[in-house]
Amino acid sequence: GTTTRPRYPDWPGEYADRYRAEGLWRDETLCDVLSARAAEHGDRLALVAGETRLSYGDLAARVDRLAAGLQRTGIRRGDHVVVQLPNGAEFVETFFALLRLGAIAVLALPAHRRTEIAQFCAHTDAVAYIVADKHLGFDYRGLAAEISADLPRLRHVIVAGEPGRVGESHGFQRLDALYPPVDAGTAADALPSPPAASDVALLQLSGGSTGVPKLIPRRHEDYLCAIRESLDACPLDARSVFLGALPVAHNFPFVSPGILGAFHAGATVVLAHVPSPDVVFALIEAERVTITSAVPPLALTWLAAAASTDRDLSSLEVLQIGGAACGTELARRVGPELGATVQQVFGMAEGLINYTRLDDPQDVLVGTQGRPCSAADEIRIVDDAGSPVPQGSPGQLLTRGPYTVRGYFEPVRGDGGAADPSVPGSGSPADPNLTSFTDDGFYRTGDLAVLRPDGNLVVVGRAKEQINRGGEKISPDEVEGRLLAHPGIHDAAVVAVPDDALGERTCAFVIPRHGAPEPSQEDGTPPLAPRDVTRYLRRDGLAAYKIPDLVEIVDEFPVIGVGKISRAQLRRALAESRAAG
Ligand code: J2J
Repeated sequence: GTTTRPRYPDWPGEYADRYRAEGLWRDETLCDVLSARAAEHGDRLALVAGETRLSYGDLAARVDRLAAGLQRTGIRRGDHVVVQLPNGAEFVETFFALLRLGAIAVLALPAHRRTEIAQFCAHTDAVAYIVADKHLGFDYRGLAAEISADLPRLRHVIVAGEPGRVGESHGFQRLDALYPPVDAGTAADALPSPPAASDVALLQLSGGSTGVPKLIPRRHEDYLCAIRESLDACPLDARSVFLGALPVAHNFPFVSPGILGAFHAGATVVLAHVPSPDVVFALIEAERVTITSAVPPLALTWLAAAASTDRDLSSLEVLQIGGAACGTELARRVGPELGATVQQVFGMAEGLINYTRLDDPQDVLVGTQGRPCSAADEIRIVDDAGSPVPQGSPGQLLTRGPYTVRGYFEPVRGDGGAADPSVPGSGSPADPNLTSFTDDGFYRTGDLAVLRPDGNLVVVGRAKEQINRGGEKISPDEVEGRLLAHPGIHDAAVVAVPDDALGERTCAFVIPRHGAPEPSQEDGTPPLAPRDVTRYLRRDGLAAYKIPDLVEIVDEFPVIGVGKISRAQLRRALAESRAAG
C-alpha cells in the first residue's frame, strides 16, 4: 500500500492513557532504574561475571563512561546497533550504555551466524555491530569482516576483547578503548539528554515462524511494566542472587524477571559464560545463588549432574523452567533432586509472561504453565474461526495487554541481503503485522492452550509453523528457503520429530534435483548425502541450532489425497509418516 505505517507500532492512545492512569506505565526508564539503585545503595554488589565484580555505583559509572565513548564514535539517538555478546559484564554495560544514548540495541544471540546477523543489520540499517572476539570456539571477527563488506551503512564493528589481525585490517574498534579515562571529568555531563519512557529501548527477536526475522520493538515503559509485574509473581528481592545461565539477551533470562528484574530489585546478578553444570554449580556455591532459569533440556542436564556433585547447592531456592514444554515428570523432580521449588514460565518476546506462583498447589506447579503476571493481561482462547471455545477446551491463545506489543518493527523497504523473493520459501508472502495480530490488537501467540477454571494455562500444542527445539525456535520456512537455494535440491520440507531430551528436533526431507551433477570425483561421496546437506547449511551461515538434526533424502513427498496441499499439510503428513516408522 501507499500508506506509511509507523516503524515502531505503538498502542492506540486510549490504551496508553489507561495503562498510564493505572500506573502500569510510568514515567521511568531502564536508565533511571540503574541510576536509582546506584544512588540508593551504590556499594551493594550488582554484577559478578568472570573476574569482574561491580557494585551498583561502579556499574552505573562504567555505563556512563561507555556511553560517552560510544557517543564519541558517532553512535546517536535512534541508531540501531546489533549487539551479539555472550554472558559477561560487557553485555550489561553495552546494553545500558546504548540505552543511555537513546540508541536501540538489536539483541542477537551468540548462536546466530552470518545469515541471521546480516539480516538483522540489513533490516534495521544498523550503524554498528558489537561482538565478542571469540566465544565457544567461534571467531566473531571473521563473521563481522564478511558481513561488513556488504553493508555500507554499518560504520562500526566494535569488539569486546582483541580485534585481532582481521579486525585491525578492517578498522574494528576495541570496546575497552572506548571508555574514557576515569579522570576525564564526569562523563555524564557530556551525554545527551536521557531517553523518554515512551521511547523504543531495544528490538527483541521473535522466535519466528517465517523466512524473515521479526523484530519486536520494546519501549522503556512496557518493558518496565513486564519487569515490575514479573517481580510481583517471582521470588526476587534485594537479597536475591540471580544467576544468568541461558544467554541473557533472550527475553526469558532478561526480563522474566531475569537480570533486568534483579537490577530493578537491587539484587545481585551472576553471569555464567556457559551453562554447563560444572560452571553453574561452582557459581551457585561460591555466590550463594538463590534463583536461576533454564530451558527444559538444560534443567535435565543439571538434575542429572546434581546427583553426583560435591558442590553445595543449598542456597538455590527456585529453578524457573520455560521456553518449551516442561513435562510434569521434570517439574516434579526439581524439588527432591535439587532442593529448589520449580517455577514454570511460559512467555514470549512479544510480551505476555505466565508464571506458576510458588505457593500454588503441587498440581498447578507441575501440571500447568501458570497464569499471566499482570491483572491487565487479556487472554482469549479461540477456534480457527476466531470464536471463543467453551471453557476448558483447547484453542489458539490470543493476548493483549500493557506489555504485549501491537506489531513488529517495519523493516526498511528494499533492504539488501534480506529475503530473496526469487527463492521459494525464503520470503514471507504474508505481512506479519497483518497476520500475527487481530484487528482489535490481540497478538496471535500460535500456541494451543487450555485455560483452566483456576485461571492457569496449559500449553497443549501449536498452531504456528515453528519448531521448538528445547526452547530454541526454528522456522521451517527459513530452513527450507536456504535448502532450496542449493542447486542440487529440488524441494525440501523441514518438520519436527519428537525427542526425549529436546522435546523436538528437526528433520529435513530433501528431494534431489533431477539431473543433478554426478558424484563429486575428489572424495567419492555422492551429492546430497545427508552430511552434504548439513555442511552446506553450516557454510551458508545458518545458526547451528537451525541445522536439521536428521536429513532424509527422498525421491518424492507423499501425495495426500488429490489436488494441491499446503506446506503446513505436507509437513504434518511427513511428520506423521516418520512417526509411523
Ligand atoms: C511451552 N511452550 C513455551 C512453556 C515458551 C519467558 C519464558 C519463555 C520465553 C520464550 C520468553 C513455554 N511451555 N513454558 O520470552 O519471557 C513457547 C511458546 C511461545 C514461544 C515464545 C519469556 N515458554 N514457550 O520462550 O519468544 O510457543 O520466548 O509462544 O523465544 O515459546 O518463544 P520466545
